[in-house]
Amino acid sequence: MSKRRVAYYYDNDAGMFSYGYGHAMKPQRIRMTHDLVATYGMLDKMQVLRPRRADATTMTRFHTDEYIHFLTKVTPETAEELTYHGTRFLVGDDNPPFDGVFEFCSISAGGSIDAAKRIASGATDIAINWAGGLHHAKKREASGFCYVNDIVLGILELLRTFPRVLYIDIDCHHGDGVEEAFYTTDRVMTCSFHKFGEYFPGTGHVEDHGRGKGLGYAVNVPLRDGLTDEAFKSIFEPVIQRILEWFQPSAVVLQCGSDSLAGDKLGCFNLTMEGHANCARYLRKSGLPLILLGGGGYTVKNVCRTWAYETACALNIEDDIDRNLPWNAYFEWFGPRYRLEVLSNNMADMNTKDDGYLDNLKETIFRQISRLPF
Ligand code: V1S
Ligand code: CA
Ligand code: ZN
Repeated sequence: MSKRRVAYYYDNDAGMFSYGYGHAMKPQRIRMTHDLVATYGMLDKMQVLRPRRADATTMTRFHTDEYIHFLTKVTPETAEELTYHGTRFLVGDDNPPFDGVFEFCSISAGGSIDAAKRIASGATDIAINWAGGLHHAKKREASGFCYVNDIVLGILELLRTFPRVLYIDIDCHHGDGVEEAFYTTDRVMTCSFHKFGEYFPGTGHVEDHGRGKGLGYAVNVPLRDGLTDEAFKSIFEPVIQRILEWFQPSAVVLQCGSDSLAGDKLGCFNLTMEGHANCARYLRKSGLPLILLGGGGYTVKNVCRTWAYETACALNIEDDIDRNLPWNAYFEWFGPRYRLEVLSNNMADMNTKDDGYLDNLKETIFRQISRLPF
């Protein structure tokens, strides 16, 4: 399995929005990633598509009518007065009612839904939407910078065609919104790798592994600070291999949140670009229909490097691209080395202490998976 057809969803408007001055989430990173992808000459090697914007009715396949209606109406000026029977949909600083919030969501969700449609039709083998991956959004509320759950909407689209979908989440935060949406079904298996313990959103304990028909179909891999490439690979590959064997998914959705990289402003892991991209490469090699989505990532220059590199991985050209960055519109952001790289730092890996933490975790997860009724 070498060359695979890749569909790349991009809308130039996505990068124009702002969560507000000083907010950690910077939609501009989508545009900067695209600029790197373009200057590396990757656009000629894939189907480049502008997604249809998801409308309000489409969003209510998962979200409540009241919540989506609110999102269509809210502006920075009306947020205070707009409530539904006293319900507040946006609470705190994480999810500000920024100008154009609904349009931003319709681009993000439209990209993931179109990606799913194209995968389901067989018109492509891999589909990419770096504006997607907003995994915290709930049925009736925004959470953790996420308003509309493009991932859930994309998976619901895949389920129209495929019997089983595997969702994998390598963002440093727990993929709680996606897990919650599919917690009681055996048609979607969710697997999140995340920092656990005094960290947002606080969910994702290893013992939380599904309910009812979905028992065993949610996998949580709670990790500690300082995760290195070697430690991550030592748990990611065996867990995913076991899931692929037992669950036999018809398609895979990989949320590539890049706040799991070393030096991220909100993250606390120590992954290099190669260690992060190993997940996309591993799944490309599985030969299964694959959707790659964005997510978190707050050290913008590293987000762009990594998602551009992962685009190259989808195209199977990662070994051919120049590690010296080509001249691009944001070149000065990438100094002083101007390289396509994210290096690790000297933080301690609290996962590889002598207490056998990762081995115990693996054993627990294997036990959960082996009880699946196959
Ligand atoms: N950690 C963290 C963090 N930092 C912020 C933040 C920073 C600057 C701002 F201007 C606004 C907010 N919020 C948080 C977390 C939410 C993290 C969301 C991650 C999203 C994702 O990467 O997984 C996917 C896109 N929120 C909290 O910790 C909640 C608070 C409890 C503390 C911070 N204040 C600002 C809000 C309430
Ligand atoms: Ca995660
Ligand atoms: Zn995150």
